[in-house]
Amino acid sequence: MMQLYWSPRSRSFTALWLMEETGKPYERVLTDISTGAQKKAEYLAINPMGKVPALKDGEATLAEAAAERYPDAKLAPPLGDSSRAKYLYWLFFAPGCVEPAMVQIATKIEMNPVAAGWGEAQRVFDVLDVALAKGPWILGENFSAADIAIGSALNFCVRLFKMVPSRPSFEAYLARCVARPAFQRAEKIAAG
Ligand SMILES: N[C@@H](CCC(=O)N[C@@H](CS)C(=O)NCC(=O)O)C(=O)O
Repeated sequence: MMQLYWSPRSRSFTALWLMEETGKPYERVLTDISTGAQKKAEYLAINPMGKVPALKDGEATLAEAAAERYPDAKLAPPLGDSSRAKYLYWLFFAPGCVEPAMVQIATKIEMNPVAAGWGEAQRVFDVLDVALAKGPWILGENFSAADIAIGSALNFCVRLFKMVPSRPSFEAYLARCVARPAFQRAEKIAAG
């Protein structure tokens, strides 16, 4: 069985939501970052970054693995599907662009947008605004793990911490995310 190392009120929420969407059994291993558990040797052997979440699935330790591991959960378009490229694009857009953009907005650190991989922070949210305008999901009709990545990031910076101003497209999209039973279960667990 997969083991999810998690801590309350942290980015573990994304992995919890993903696991809850699969509907498959998994073991939660509490790794409370407020106690420094993430820096202990036994955890560093699982994730040398000393960060949560981490998902142990045999040799692999990355959360998105669950989307591929449980194909019947239909959280990832299969190899060869025409929506696969867009799926991967948005899956990486969340940690590669949305996350650094929200940190930049919160910290007001100035960066040369040509050198920063995410470009201008504001533009990241403009791009998302257009991508989410039609819906219901980032790939259109089909919900996927890319929605978990994008939805978790927006949930954090728009809905919970209001670091980034909301927009009608974000409101509607977040309402659809929040309405999912797996999101609600994950939110309860993540509250600790
Ligand atoms: N890129 C990682 C970031 C994970 C991360 O920063 N986790 C924070 C909690 S939200 C953490 O473990 N902090 C504890 C520490 O840095 O000691 C991911 O998205 O999984």
